[in-house]
Amino acid sequence: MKTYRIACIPGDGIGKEVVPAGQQVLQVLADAGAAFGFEFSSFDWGGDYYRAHGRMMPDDGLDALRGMDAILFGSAGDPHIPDHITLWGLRLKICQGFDQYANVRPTRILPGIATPLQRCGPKDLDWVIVRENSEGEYAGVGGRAHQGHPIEVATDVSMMTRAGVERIMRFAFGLARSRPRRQLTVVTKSNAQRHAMVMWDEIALQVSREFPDVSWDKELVDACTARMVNRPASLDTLVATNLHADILSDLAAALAGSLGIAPTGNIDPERRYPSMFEPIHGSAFDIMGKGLANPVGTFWSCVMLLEHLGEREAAAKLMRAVESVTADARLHTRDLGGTATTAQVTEAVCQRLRS
Ligand code: NAD
Ligand code: K
Ligand code: MN
Repeated sequence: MKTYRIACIPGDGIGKEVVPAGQQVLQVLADAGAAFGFEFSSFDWGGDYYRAHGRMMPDDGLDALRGMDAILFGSAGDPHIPDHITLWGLRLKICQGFDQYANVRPTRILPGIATPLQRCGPKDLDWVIVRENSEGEYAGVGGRAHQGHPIEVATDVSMMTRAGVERIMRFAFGLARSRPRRQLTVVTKSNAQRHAMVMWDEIALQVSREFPDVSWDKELVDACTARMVNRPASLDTLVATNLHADILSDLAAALAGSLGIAPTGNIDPERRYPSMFEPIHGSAFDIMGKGLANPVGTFWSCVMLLEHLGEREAAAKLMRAVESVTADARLHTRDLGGTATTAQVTEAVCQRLRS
């Protein structure tokens, strides 16, 4: 029997609640007649580790993950440590260290979940946002000079490379081609950002010629937010820069009902390294430790993890179980207007997997 090695990194805040829930659901899925098993390894990296060791993860942490088949991640972010330290010291270190350059964010309105959009049915909102995950605004290029003085200068340079843009465009066009509508919207801001984003547009046009069966258009990122709200059915697959897609996907999650249900995969399409799956939300300081976290985003991330491993049948079974739970309003957590706890939702998904 095939055994998959999965690294679990709960991280901080509600990551410590939703990742064990995801692990539990995966274990039940394996025990309920799957043709494979899991070997989980948990890593206690994050804010507590930082307080004890002065860094978010060990210096050789990537080596511990290298042989894994996939990583299930929670969140990096601690109320008492600056966000740029927690983010760069853990999540971005893994994404960049393993060149997980394609961040894939599906959004749909799951059964039983209400969208804040009027006149928008479940069929009108079915998107996948592809986020460039290795460079752009989050390349880490920049600095501060004369800190604290009136003449202080600070920069965060959005750095894009031709190779980096080409590979994300090729990935996005390929993903769009695999979906029924074969449609891609390239999100841009080349009216204002006249260097990198103009190259981005040129490369989109160039790569599009390799995909004549994909229809595509371009949209400025600000206009795109309005289009998501006003004409959701006009969108299918989107590709955007690291920062733009970060923002668009939180909006997408809210339009699909809650930040708590949205999943993501940080993918190395060339499969040189393990890919990492996580809910798109963060540590949610306001609800952590209370059992209120919605675990659905993590479960959906587990579905993506299974798909990445090639376990399509198991992935579909887990998604059916999740959808059957969201369809029942008694099993909605507080972010969805309900009163169910993380544990109750998790147990309900497990029950459906066993039956
Ligand atoms: P957040 O996603 O943690 O929370 C935003 C809001 O959504 C909060 O009101 C929260 O209660 C709610 N929410 C989020 N997930 C939920 C869930 N599963 N169930 C119910 N409600 C949920 O974003 P934030 O408040 O901007 O950030 C908090 C911390 O998390 C910061 O340190 C930030 O840097 C970090 N963060 C990390 C990641 C990551 O590791 N990938 C992503 C986003 C934010
Ligand atoms: K996360
Ligand atoms: Mn984000």
